[in-house]
Amino acid sequence: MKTNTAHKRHAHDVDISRLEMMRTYLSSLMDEANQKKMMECSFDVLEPIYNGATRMSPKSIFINNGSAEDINYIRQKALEIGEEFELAQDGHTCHFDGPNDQGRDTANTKYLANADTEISSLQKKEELQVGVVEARTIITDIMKTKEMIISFISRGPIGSPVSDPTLQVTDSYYVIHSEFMLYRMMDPTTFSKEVADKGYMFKNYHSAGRLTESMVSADLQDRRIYMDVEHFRSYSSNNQYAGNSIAPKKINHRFANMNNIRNYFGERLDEHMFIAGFEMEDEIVYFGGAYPSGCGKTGTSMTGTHLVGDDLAKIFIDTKSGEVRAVNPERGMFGIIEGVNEEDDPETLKVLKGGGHEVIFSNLLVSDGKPYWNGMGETLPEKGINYLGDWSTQAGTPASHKNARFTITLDALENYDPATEDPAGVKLSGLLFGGRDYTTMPTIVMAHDWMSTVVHGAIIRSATTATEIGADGSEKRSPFANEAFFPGPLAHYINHYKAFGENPAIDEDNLPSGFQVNYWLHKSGRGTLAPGEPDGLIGEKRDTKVWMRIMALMHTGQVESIWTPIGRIPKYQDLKKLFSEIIDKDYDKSTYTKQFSLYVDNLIERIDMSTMEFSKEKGMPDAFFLVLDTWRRDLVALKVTVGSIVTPDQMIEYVMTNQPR
Ligand code: SPV
Ligand code: MN
Repeated sequence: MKTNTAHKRHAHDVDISRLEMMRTYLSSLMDEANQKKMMECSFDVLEPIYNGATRMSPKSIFINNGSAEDINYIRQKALEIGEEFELAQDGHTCHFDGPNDQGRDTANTKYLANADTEISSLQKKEELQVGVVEARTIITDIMKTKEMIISFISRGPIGSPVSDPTLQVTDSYYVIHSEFMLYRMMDPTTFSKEVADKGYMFKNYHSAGRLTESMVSADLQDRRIYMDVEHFRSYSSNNQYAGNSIAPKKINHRFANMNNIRNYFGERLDEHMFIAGFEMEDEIVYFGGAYPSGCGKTGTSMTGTHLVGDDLAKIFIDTKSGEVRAVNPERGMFGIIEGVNEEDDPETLKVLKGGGHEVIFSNLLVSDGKPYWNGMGETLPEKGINYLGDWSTQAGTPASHKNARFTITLDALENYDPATEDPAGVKLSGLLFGGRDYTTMPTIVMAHDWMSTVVHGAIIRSATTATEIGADGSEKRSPFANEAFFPGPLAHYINHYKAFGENPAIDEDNLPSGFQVNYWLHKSGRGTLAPGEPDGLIGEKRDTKVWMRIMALMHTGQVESIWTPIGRIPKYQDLKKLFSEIIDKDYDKSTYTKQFSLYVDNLIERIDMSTMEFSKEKGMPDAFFLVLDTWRRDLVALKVTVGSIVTPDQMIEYVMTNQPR
């Protein structure tokens, strides 16, 4: 097994006097029970704790060993200091982030790297030493009046070869309460052993900083999310919103991607994907689905009969079976709450309403101990409090923030798949890529081959959403829906993806199919609106169940599909049957034609734009541009024969007469 040897320390290197010195110092900040837990930490694990403590000068230190007792202490403290407050339902609490701390802070999120480490053209880089000095200056003495909490996390099922040992240092009980629900926690002994075995760990320092009376970060001018990719060490200061503060989520997802490129090239992918299984006749077909933040990824994962994850996937090759498999680095869901209602997402709603399961709500409206959010399908109360303070219907502000969230454990959901905890993961049959695209891509296109899968993933574009501070809804590139979380140059990512699918360890029959999906087609994007007709989505949220099923059938070859230059599309008769069987809906031909026609000019424009954008990246493989060129050539020929808009029926006829492949 390859390991990050640079970070590996051998037992004989341990400097006993230094170990003693660290223990003595840390002991002075702990009670006896915590000292005992500290003694379980190896030198390698203790050192970053010591470094954090000497820098941030906490009033005291709490070592969280993941036991029920320790978690209860964390829960209690979050309530006691006011980072969370109790709601009427047992086990339900609410947390508010500050009015200007409601999404990921892209402006202050930077990679710290050596001068010769290349960073993605879509991301921000700061020279390592400069960035470290800035971050350290900000966090110096930041915990003077607070307790420092140390937690030991496994990003993935305990015992999985791809799980990342992850150390979290923070002064926020809310952060640890959330991480307890979202990740697997370990005790210091198991963690120390895991770090020794794997040869690396992710190290995260977080502080919410000085808090206001309403218990939100006060010094937003000093908000930083700095990620040192040379040492897998992060500094996150003066923030609380989970996407900034909960390092095992997106901060460490970025480290995992860097680790793959350096140590597991063409062997492992860390993707911004849900993992969900769909029950077919005699098997469960699992998909990984990548959608930009706020584009329905969690909702889509909920249409699966076997839910493994809703946000992140660690994908790897099982060399024994030749299968592509995936585990979820998480075990919980941090989902957008807007629009969770009886009709669109009854399973999630049940958990959010019913007792028996722990829930942390954030940034919504609370009235009489009850949480309310936009799109919940209930009348809102006249008054309450939300993340902005006192709220009333007269205020004219929305009751809940667009990025208001709920945190739950996956096993609270009825479609939870116990395979989520299997260190060997589940076999993936398909990779889905989708953006918020109102005009161009048909609803489903199955890639012709692996290289086309890579291209489909690379060229998705999406309207920006409330998950990032300052997003204005304009369209931007969103390669693999993962570009915000991939530190290296895009060409590295693309070469790595290409190499993954071409890895000889994958048995040919076990290569996942690639799909570009698009649920966001608007009426105005597919023909003209009648005078006075309001614009809107062509499909409905519940259609997703049908889309998932047809893709599973297309992958296994149980239905025929139609060749097009950019990939294969499903046939009307099959969809009509599935719509009726699965969601009891009459699916008419004109809707099908709108959703699956090729708008050739739009597609050519997308191809030209992508070719131009990716040509600027150094070191792209020729095979990438060959795919785009071939799509373009075949689309131009199609347009000459058929026209600018090609319906599926015309496509079938064209294929029969012209035999284009
Ligand atoms: C996302 O925005 O993609 C999320 C939430 O999953 S977070 O990354 O934590 O902001
Ligand atoms: Mn996400």
